[in-house]
Amino acid sequence: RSCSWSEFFSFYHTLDEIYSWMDYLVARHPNLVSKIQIGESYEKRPLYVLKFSTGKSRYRAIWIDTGIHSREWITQATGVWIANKIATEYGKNASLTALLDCMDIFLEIVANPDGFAYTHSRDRLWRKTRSINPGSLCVGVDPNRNWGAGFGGLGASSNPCSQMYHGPRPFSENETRAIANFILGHGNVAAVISIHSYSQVLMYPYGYTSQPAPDRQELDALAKEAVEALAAVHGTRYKYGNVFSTIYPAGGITIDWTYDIGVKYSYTFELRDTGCYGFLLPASQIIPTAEETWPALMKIMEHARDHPY
Ligand code: PAY
Ligand code: ZN
Repeated sequence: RSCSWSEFFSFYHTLDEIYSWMDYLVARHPNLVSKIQIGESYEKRPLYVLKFSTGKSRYRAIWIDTGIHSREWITQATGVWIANKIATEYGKNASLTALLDCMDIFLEIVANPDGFAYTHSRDRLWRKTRSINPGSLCVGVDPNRNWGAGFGGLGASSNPCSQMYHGPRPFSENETRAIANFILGHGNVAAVISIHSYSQVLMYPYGYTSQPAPDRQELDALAKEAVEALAAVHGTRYKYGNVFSTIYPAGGITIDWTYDIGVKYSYTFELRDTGCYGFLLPASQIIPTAEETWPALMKIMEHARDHPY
């Protein structure tokens, strides 16, 4: 290739480019990084997860997903940057090394590959999956309304033409079912971090109810620390709180389900910006966004490591 890797991270890429790059990363760091296929999308694309692991045994794990909403391009781009950061800084950066010496990280960069391919080919603002809805001309289900907690509740729609269509039943979508099965099958996931854009907020459960989560105090204090660490990098300000009152009521979201099955540290980020560019965030902001997100992620991951439950 004719341009340097730092230039690679400062552009938005297609699905094929990201998938090829993942293979390159695995080939480059075979002792740390491997690629797992957790399922297949509706249109039969593989659902790939990068596993970062130093252990022979099964460590407690962190799950991170980006791109479950396909139009949120800053998230997949941040996922690529994070994968590179973990792979290249293990053994150099003391806190990352200490973390990976006792935990595994699983990162799904393109959690909705059909939608992502569609944002490149047809409609840059496509949000949902690409599954066909019997009896409707409208395509797709909102993968962040399709989880089995508060399914069909506030902030979700039963209309297949809606951007927030929850689907015919919980986990009707291959893309959400694959993640749920992976987390259940693993059995030792200590934190789930689901990355969206935009709004600049860091949130914890619940979205389906205004009831406080039982761990609200701890989750709130950790969110505060994380957004402070984020702001320290480039001065970007994030709000934090529960989904219900910080953004809006939303039933069937990822982190409510993970929290309700027992993953205490369940968080969702809304990355840059606050709406000036929205989903069309200029590529010049990829690296700064990823750079500031990283210490916030580290705060959450280290807290999960230090507070087994
Ligand atoms: O991140 O789980 C979350 C909160 C709920 C999100 C959702 O509606 O699924 C918030 C939106 C998102 O990232 O999808 C916010 C963006 C700006 C939107 O599409 O409205
Ligand atoms: Zn989203």
